Amino acid sequence: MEEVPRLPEEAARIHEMIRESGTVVVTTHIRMDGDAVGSALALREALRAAGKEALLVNSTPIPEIYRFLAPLGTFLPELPPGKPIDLLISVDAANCERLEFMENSCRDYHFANIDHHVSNTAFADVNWVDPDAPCVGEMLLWFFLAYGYEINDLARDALYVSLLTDTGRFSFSNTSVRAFRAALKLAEMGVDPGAVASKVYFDKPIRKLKLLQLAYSRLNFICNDRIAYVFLDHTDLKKLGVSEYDTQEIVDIPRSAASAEVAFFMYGNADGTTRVSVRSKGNFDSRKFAELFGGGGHPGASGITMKMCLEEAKRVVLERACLLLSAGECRMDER
Ligand SMILES: [Mn+2]
Repeated sequence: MEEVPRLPEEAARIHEMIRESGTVVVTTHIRMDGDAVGSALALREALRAAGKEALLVNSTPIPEIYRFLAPLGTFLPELPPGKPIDLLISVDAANCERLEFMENSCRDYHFANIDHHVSNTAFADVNWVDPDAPCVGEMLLWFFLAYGYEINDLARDALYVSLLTDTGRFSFSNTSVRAFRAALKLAEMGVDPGAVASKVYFDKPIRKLKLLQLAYSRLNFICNDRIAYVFLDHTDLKKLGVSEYDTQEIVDIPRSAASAEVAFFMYGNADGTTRVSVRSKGNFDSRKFAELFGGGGHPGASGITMKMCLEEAKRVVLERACLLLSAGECRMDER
């Protein structure tokens, strides 16, 4: 007997929805991370093995580091026009706006939402949201086993990528018993953890290392060193020949400072907006902080898109963060 944890009613309903569907589109949030790519890809594989026509849609391309799982072009940039779709499943997206290609049309489809963000807005017909899950890949692993979906080698490796990356190589606060249980299961199923980690973390082109070099040179500390930040502009990336997707782990640079209770990576987009990644250690709630500016995420990791240029966003965000931190506000243990 397989030791599969009890899944909630919503999981059973999503399984029903899949059973009744022929063509299923799987989507996930823009600027995909490892959990987005891994869980979407694994779900597509499981659906195909179950005899469904399954497509992946995302308006942003698959990041280079995950192309060992699936090539560029695996995700269609938009829904194929005129194609009847029986079911749409979103994974790892906290809200409909994160599914850029279908903004404002989230209610036009039979729609299932599988996610682990506390801030999930329950935007679909059926919403299976489990904030205690280390990643969506973990939810899907037990979903597949509970309902007898086949997990091929690609799906297995993709699920492991979800787990490995969303837990920060088993180091973030979501590295729970559940995370290790899923890792054990995937290892028993034959995943090669060393080989997967090597593909994700030790396979960088030199231009990406040059980007890290530049990022380190832009490392700053303020607020008695309690805040660390790195900033980059789209022109910096252009000069190095790297893409915005190559910046995903840069926030780990300021975060790695012992004194840093809050870490920021700020990226000035070409359209004049600024993307701010927030990470926190200790008691500062980065999700609460992000929400002050219309962003969202998890208590330890969140994101904001500021409708202002990099210089202005730097000033506004850093000032506010130092003020709140100094006053002991924006804590995890209040609200
Ligand atoms: Mn995730």
